[in-house]
Amino acid sequence: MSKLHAGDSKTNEYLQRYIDGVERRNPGQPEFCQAVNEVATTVFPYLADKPEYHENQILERMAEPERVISFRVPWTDDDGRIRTNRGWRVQFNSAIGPYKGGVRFHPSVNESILKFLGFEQTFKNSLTGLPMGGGKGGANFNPKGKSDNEVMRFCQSFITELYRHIGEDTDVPAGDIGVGGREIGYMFGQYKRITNRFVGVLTGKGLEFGGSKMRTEATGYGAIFFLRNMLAQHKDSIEGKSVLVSGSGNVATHACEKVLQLGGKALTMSDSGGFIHCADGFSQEQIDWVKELKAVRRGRISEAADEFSNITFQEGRPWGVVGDCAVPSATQNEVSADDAKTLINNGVKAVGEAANMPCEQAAVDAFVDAGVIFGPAKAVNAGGVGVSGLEMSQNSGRISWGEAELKKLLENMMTDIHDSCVQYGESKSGPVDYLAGANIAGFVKVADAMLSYGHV
Ligand code: NDP
Ligand code: 2IT
Repeated sequence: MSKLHAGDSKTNEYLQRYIDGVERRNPGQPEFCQAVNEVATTVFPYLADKPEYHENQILERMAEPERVISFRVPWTDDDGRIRTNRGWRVQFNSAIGPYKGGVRFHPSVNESILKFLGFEQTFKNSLTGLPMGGGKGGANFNPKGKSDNEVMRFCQSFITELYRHIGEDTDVPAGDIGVGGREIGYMFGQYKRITNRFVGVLTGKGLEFGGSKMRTEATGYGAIFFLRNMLAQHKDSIEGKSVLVSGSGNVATHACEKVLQLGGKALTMSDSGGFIHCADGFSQEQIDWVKELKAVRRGRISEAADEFSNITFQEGRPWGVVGDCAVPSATQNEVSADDAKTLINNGVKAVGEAANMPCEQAAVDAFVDAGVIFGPAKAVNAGGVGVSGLEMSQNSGRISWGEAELKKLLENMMTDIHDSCVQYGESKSGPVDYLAGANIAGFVKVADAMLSYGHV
């Protein structure tokens, strides 16, 4: 369990009872319990002198999704065989707006992972300052090795069930692991066909049919803006810094691109097969090549080492490479306590979680104990859903804003989120406690809305 930042033995006792209850009610859901634990550990001390939240069982209600929908997704492969997957939508919390959050297609997807993601999303969306509740969905479908037509049929079947549960004012899904522009296009097309309505029911759409400029770049760019802000808060800068990035999808490639644009060097990228290392820092040409490799040709990251003479490939994760900053951008629990120790011994100064919950709890504790500046996912990667919120606004107004304006809005949003974290996480000794800051700042708005509604 992560360390308490304040609070007496009574607070610790309440917290332990709360965490035990969450674990008892959610057997076999370790990721979900991990995410709740992390939030509760920082929020309980803050609530110690605010009894109305406890009396109204706010944290108990927050740890229970408003609704979990699970459904069959049958589809036909190219050989004419019937396949069956399981789909879900977790509608976690609608206190401050319609459910909003991505859809993940990956064989590992299960209810625990989607509940952790939906729970996190609730606080993240609150941090953006926009009126969005928290939700997440997905399927245990593996897009790897599937043809475009197979992916299309899967997406159509997925939406043929999900369409009745979503809507522009109800629940607005978007992309996540395994769901990008191609999948959003197929899903939007099927939604429109079934309902005969052209509305902003999904975000991350193509620019031709209501998508927002900057949405593709938003998560990775936003994460690096946040990293820059954290460094600036601690009288440092990203210029000249080397940054270890994991993943090679939407978030990772755009994070590398922004590092380069801001005068740093991105040294690594990875996929589930291993990582690539470029001691010079990836060039724009190399980043573009990886984007095309992963998003269009759907190849393996190891191929980059065959293409570029200054890139090497190795199995495993990139955390043994020496770098100033680490930005994990692949998936949950990809930084273990041992990885954290290695990074700390190698002198890492700042860690920004661009993926959702990429650091195990023990890794987070190790960074905090070592005085590493640590930015938690719900703040660092909020730029993606933030621009999704702006896409919703543009769709409602049937307008589209220019790139320069959206760039500025994203950058300002990341600064506002950073400042909210500092407001609640400033510490007299050592770096800002961004973990507590993000959790408390995200919590307060949702909790106060829930208090206004009475016991619903
Ligand atoms: P993509 O599908 O575009 O890319 C995922 C990348 O992570 C790939 O390189 C993939 O490798 C790797 N990866 C996925 N699962 C694993 C695994 N189990 N082990 C090792 N590597 C893995 O996804 P995104 O870039 O969109 O998402 C990355 C992370 O960012 C996720 O945690 C997501 O929840 C989070 N996020 C995404 C946002 C967005 O706007 N897209 C917004 C906020 C957060 P391989 O190709 O081998 O599978
Ligand atoms: O985890 C996330 O914030 C996302 N996958 C993006 C969600 C969104 O609605 O844009």
